[in-house]
Amino acid sequence: MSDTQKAMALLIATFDKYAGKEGDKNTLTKGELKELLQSEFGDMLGKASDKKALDSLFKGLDANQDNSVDFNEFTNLVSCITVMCHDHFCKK
Ligand SMILES: [Ca+2]
Repeated sequence: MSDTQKAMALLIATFDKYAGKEGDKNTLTKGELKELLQSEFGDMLGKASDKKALDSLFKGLDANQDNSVDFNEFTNLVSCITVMCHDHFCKK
């Protein structure tokens, strides 16, 4: 497997790990999203512990407004974070 394939597999495994914690295992609840952000991204996304910021992030990600984040919606978050990292590393 190439590194890119490994990264994609890891992304799917990460989603499954948190989505499986409560309720529908194919979607992330707000609680699961919070846990994922805090455990996997920690300080990088310090705002995840801010309830207001989490609420607006969740609302922004939940494109079809069914009050859960499915894998498609989750990939939007991943691409946002990836762009943030890219900018960060390019500036250094
Ligand atoms: Ca949704």
